[in-house]
Amino acid sequence: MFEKGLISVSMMCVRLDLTMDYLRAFERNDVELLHIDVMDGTFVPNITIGVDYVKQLREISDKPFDFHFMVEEPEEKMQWFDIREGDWVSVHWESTKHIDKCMQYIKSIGAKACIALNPGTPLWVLDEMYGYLDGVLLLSVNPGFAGQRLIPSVIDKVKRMNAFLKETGRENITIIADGNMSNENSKLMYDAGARIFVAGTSSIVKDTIDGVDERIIAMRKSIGF
Ligand code: S6P
Ligand code: MG
Repeated sequence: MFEKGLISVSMMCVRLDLTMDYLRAFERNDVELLHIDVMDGTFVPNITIGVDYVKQLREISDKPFDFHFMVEEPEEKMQWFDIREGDWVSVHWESTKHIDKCMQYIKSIGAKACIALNPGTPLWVLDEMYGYLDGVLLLSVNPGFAGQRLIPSVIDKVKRMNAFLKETGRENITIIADGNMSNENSKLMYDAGARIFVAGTSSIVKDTIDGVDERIIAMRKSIGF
């Protein structure tokens, strides 16, 4: 496990008219990842980031992407996207009958293979999958929308996941915390063992660019800097 947490900014939260300003701020503050929430209106009651947005985002940012697929049949839909070596890619265990196939596909690209779990899904569903995993994304809200409140039981879930990974010598698997990662909640999740933090409306992304550098610095303080 690495010591300092990484920031993955939720692009669905960034206003279109502020996109370039935010990308420049991520550049000068060395934000590590861009979080790409892909929703299909079926697995979750919302539709977000699509194939063409990702294509265009690639033209204006060199950061690695952190895909979070909230779609049915991800084994098919993932292939529509420009996923690159070094990206992080999370697929929901609940969304597919073919989670093994999904992990194989992600690995074949050289991207980091991760499974995402809803707050109500137990950790034991991962039992057969550790051989593939670079990360586990533990959602602390029900997927679909930004601006929700953290479900407190997920803090203990992250602690249990972290303890299990330590006990079984799998510290190379990174826990990703997603949902209401305010500075305060990020600190709790950092102490519980998470190391990638999805930053949205609760921390870095607001309806203005003003104060963005301070917000990034403040978040870093909560995650091991
Ligand atoms: C939720 C999605 C998340 C949100 C993020 C927004 O379905 O997976 O990645 O974009 O949680 O951040 P916040 O701070 O508004 O919860
Ligand atoms: Mg997400």
